[in-house]
Amino acid sequence: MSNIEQTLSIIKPDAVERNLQDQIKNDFKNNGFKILKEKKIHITKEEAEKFYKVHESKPFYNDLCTYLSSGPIIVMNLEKDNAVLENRKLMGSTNPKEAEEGTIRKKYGISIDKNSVHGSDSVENAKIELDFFFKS
Ligand code: IDP
Ligand code: MG
Repeated sequence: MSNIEQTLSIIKPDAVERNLQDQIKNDFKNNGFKILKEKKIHITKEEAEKFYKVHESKPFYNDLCTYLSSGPIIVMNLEKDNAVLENRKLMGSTNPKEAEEGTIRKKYGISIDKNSVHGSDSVENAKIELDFFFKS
C-alpha cells in the first residue's frame, strides 16, 4: 500500500555557501522525492528561534539559531512514499561523523552543527514545519 507523505527539507547555510544545492537536490530526486515547492530565503534570528523552539532548553540553541540565520537557506516541500522516514534515512545521523555511507550528511556535512540539511522528524512536525515556511 502506498503512503504518500510530505516533509520539510532545508539545505542549511553551510551547504548553500559551498554551492551544494544542485547536488543535494539531485540526491533527493534520484531517491524518488518530488520537490513540490522550494524557495531560497534568508531568515532572521527571531524566525530561527521560532522554528527551533523545541530545542529552546538545549545548550546549543542560541548557536543553532545564529547559524540557521547566518546566510541563505533553501526550504523544500518534498513528497514521496513514507517521505518523513525516507528523508531521515537519506540525511543520515545528526552528527556527520556517525552518518552512514551514501547519506547526505556523510557526503557533505562538516560537523554536528554544520550538518548541511534539516528534515522533519514526524508527520505531525512536517505539517507544522511546512506551514511555517509555505503557508500563504
Ligand atoms: P536533527 O537535525 O538530526 O533532527 P536535532 O536533534 O533535532 O537533530 O537537532 C537540531 C539541530 O541542532 C541539528 O541538526 C544540529 O545542527 C544541531 N545540534 C544537535 N545536537 C547538537 C549538539 O550537540 N551540538 C551542536 N549542535 C547540535
Ligand atoms: Mg530534529
